[in-house]
Parts: sequence; structure tokens; C-alpha cells
Amino acid sequence: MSKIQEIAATVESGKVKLIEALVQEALDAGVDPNEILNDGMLYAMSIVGQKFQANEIFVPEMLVSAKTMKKGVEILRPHLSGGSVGKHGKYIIGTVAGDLHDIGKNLVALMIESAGFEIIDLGVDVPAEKFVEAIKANPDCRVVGASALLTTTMDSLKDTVQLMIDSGCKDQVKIMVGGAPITQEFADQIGADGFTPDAGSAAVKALELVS
Ligand code: B1M
Repeated sequence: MSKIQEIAATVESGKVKLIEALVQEALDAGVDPNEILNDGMLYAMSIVGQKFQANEIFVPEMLVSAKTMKKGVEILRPHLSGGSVGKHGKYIIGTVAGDLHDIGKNLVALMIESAGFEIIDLGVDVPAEKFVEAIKANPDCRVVGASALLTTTMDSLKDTVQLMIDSGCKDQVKIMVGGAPITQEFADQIGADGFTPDAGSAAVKALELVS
């Protein structure tokens, strides 16, 4: 079994205690950090999602895989980031109200930080009003990003963007949205300025929106 396969199997089976050492070993052996992330950990999370959908595993297993992935990402973090933090201003990010998923949001934050933004992370289950308060409290914030991972929280994303528009935030910031069920068409419908399907392209889009 290759190191990448070992990492994928460790995330999939949720062996939290083993992941940090394994990721470190792979890095020490010269494996590309992006390969560890994409072909190891993200691949494992996609299998976890498929197994959950097929009722082969349940929420506790999903949770322990998520915890394992988070620990692994912490070891990768310094190898994935690298830009000079804050040179493009602040970027406020959060997962919308009703939604507790944060792995994707955290990866987007990491990539955007690498692109030179200072991240203000509002966390998960963030009410629309809290996004607006944070934007107003940070006049040097230039982009805001909201994630929704459930089809049932797409409405919450819509309400969040609408409140930002109604509160005049668009005079100050560009609004980015993302998350597995979100499409460009939906983003256009709700009035967002940008949508991207993954973390890497989110960093490119953020730079595009401030240029
Ligand atoms: Co949940 N969950 N979950 N879950 N979970 C999904 C999303 C699901 C697809 C699983 C499935 O059925 N196959 C399904 C949603 C189905 C749907 O809506 N149609 C689901 C469900 C149903 C649920 C619960 C309702 C289960 C229950 O309780 N019965 C429940 C809801 C809780 C809530 O939020 N209120 C629930 C709970 C959980 C856990 C807490 C156990 C855990 C989350 C832990 C955590 O995040 N800290 C969890 C997990 C781990 C998953 C899966 C397995 C993995 C999610 C993940 O981290 N993916 C997921 C299945 C799957 O995705 N295959 C699933 C990896 C991550 C890197 O990808 O988040 O898509 P993603 O982020 C990507 C892009 O979307 C994009 O870039 C990221 C990186 O490339 N992106 C952006 C994200 N945000 C962006 C913002 C941007 C731009 C791009 O700009 C601002």
C-alpha cells in the first residue's frame, strides 16, 4: 500500500491517532502536499460520503473521519499556505445558518489565506446578521465567502446573500458562494458576485474579484 493509500484508508476508517504521523511521514518522503490532500484525504471523504448515502456507515463514523481529516490538514497547513497574509485585505468566511459542515470552508479559507488575504473565520451555523455585522465591523474587508453543504441550507445561503444586499454590503464587498450543492446558476440567481466549485479556484476567484 502506498503512503497516499494508507492516508486515504486512515481517514476513511477514522483512525484519528494515526493520521498526524502518517501525513508527516509522507511529507518527509517528499510526497507533494496537494497529492496528500486530494488523492489521500479528499478522496477518502468522497468514499465516506458514498458509504453514508448507501447506509453502510452513519453520522458517528462520518464525524470521526472528518476529525481525522482535520488533524491531517493541520499538518499540511504550513506546506499548502505561503502567500504574504493580508496584502489583499480581509476575507470574511463562514458556513451559513443551519449547516455544520466546515471541512470545505476551512480548505477554502486556507487557500484564500495563501493568496494573500487575512481571514476572518466566523465558523459554522452563522446567522445572516452575523455576516453583515462582521462586514460592517471590518471596513477593510473586500470579499465575503459563504458556504452551504446541504440542499436544505441553500435557502439559508440565499437569505444570507439577500440580507447582505439589502444592508448595502455590496458597496463594500464582493460576495462569493460555494459548497457541494451550489452551482453557477444558483449563485447568479441569488445575486452573488462569484462562485467556484473548489478551494483552489476559490483563491483565484477572490483575487479576480479584488483586481
Ligand atoms: Co454531512 N452530509 N451531514 N456531515 N457530510 C454530506 C454533505 C452529504 C452529501 C452526505 C451524503 O448523503 N452523501 C449529505 C448532504 C445531502 C444533501 O444535502 N443533499 C449530508 C447530510 C445529509 C448530513 C446530515 C443531515 C446527516 C444527519 O444528521 N442525518 C447532517 C447535517 C448536519 C448539519 O449541518 N446541520 C450531517 C452531518 C455531518 C457531520 C457533522 C457528521 C460531518 C461534518 C463534519 C465537519 O464538517 N466538521 C459530515 C460530513 C463529514 C459529510 C461528508 C461525508 C463530507 C463533507 C466534506 O467535508 N467533504 C459529505 C459527503 C461528501 O461531501 N462526499 C456529507 C470534503 C470537503 C472538502 O468538500 O465540503 O464539498 P466540500 O467543500 C469543497 C467544495 O464544496 C468547495 O470547496 C471545498 C474544497 O474543495 N466549497 C467552496 C465549499 N465551500 C466553498 C465556498 C466557496 C467556494 C467553494 O466560496 C465561498
